[in-house]
Amino acid sequence: MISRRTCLKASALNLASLLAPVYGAAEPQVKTIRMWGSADGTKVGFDPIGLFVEPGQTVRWVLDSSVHTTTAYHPNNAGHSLRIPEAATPWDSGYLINPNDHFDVVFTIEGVYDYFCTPHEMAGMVGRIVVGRPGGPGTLPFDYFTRNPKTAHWLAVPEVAARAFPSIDEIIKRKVIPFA
Ligand SMILES: [Cu+2]
Repeated sequence: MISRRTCLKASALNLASLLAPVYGAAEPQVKTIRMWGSADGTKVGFDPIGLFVEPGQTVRWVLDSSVHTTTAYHPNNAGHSLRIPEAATPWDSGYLINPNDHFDVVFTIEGVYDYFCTPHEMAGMVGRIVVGRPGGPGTLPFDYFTRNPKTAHWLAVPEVAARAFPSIDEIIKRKVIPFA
């Protein structure tokens, strides 16, 4: 006859072995990017600045300090250049003001996604996410659209921001590029 204690132990073990394949091996579904600013406001950034995710994963931007937005490079966002896949939906969080305010985006379409912080783009506060296989406008040179007469009216990515992006190759190799 099996004692009650043995029974409980056995079922606990079964539960653990059932859960292990689900929670042990799988990638966490939410990846976090912190939106950061030094107390004197001289240094701001997304951390990590570069991130690789698989299609279907959720990215959550969390406000750490200062006031920030996460805003996709897309003409719908105040006429900025297109630097996310054509088929993807552009996002704009609006201002996140209180610490731990957050904004989520689920990435389903593969490609490169460049984004910026509205009040700090001119300070070089930008980030890049690669979803699965890289592709789309985010892989093109920064002056590609401003040199094309049809899209020359789109806002150019400022030089200080263009310089801040980690390379696509580096993101694929390291998966997470911390803000330096
Ligand atoms: Cu900012």
